[in-house]
Amino acid sequence: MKHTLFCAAAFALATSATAESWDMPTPYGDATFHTQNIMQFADDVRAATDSGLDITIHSAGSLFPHAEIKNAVRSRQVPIGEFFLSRLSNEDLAYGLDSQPFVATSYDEAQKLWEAQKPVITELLAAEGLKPLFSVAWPAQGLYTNGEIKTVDDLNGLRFRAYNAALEEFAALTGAAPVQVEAPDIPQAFSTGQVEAMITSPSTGVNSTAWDFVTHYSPINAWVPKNIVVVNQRVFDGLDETTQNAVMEAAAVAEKRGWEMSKAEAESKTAELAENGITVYEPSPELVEGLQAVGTKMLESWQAKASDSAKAVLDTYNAK
Ligand code: PCA
Repeated sequence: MKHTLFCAAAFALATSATAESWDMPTPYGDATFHTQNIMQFADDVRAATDSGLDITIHSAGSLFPHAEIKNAVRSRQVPIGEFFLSRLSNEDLAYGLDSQPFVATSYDEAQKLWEAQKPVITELLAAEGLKPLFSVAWPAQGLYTNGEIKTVDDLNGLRFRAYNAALEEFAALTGAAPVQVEAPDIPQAFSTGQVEAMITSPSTGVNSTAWDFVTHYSPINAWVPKNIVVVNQRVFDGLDETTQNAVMEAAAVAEKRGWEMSKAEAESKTAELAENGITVYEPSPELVEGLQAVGTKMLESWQAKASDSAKAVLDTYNAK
């Protein structure tokens, strides 16, 4: 008996001595499926490690603003974080391919693009001491406006919410005026008149109650961008092997679960937009043609600027 008690006490001491707590900044709100997927990931890690690794999520940019999350992980201000992958396209265009219009427009294509990107991105991130854990796609991006958009000309002059450089370029090429706004700030940006149109997923449309400020939604499905979760390599290396394995296993499960959640939301959140009074309409052939022409122009300038590794990603993807 004495022996058992002693063992239990020693075990408790050992686990508490090695227990780690991680703070994890993320850019999107608690209602976002990405955040919910990450909360489940944290629960899975906690369960698999007997609370040896306890990840606390700080959502909606509350710990670090979105633009600073990557460098916060890099400089070990936090061990782990999530961000929108294509935001890094200014570092290498390989990061931005999922936000190039009409390159990958379905989940199947998005999955193939991620397979092509993954080895290159893993190497790019490794050079900065970062390790990717998992990446999850948003539903395909659609167009939110007041009134129906029949041709690209109808976008001319609209104050257009953007979330990365590619969307800024896209909006500008249609004649709209892009304004950078983080997802949690969308309702305020519309209510104050800072913006009057946007391209984002049905998920973000519902999460920001788009029916309060726009009347129409068109699933133009022009690209399927992704979020990524990265960990600082040195911090990861400092974990014992069992914990490392638990993190990697939970990450693989989270990637799979996240894509399934995304697919489910593509339908359910579009339905929710309609239920709340938004008119959902298929884009006209003229509109699609006009948007595709913008996409072609963007890909040409992408190719002119792309690094060899970025071009290799596109070649691998096109060969699939
Ligand atoms: N929602 C995020 C990124 C892409 C998406 O669907 C946003 O609008 O910021």
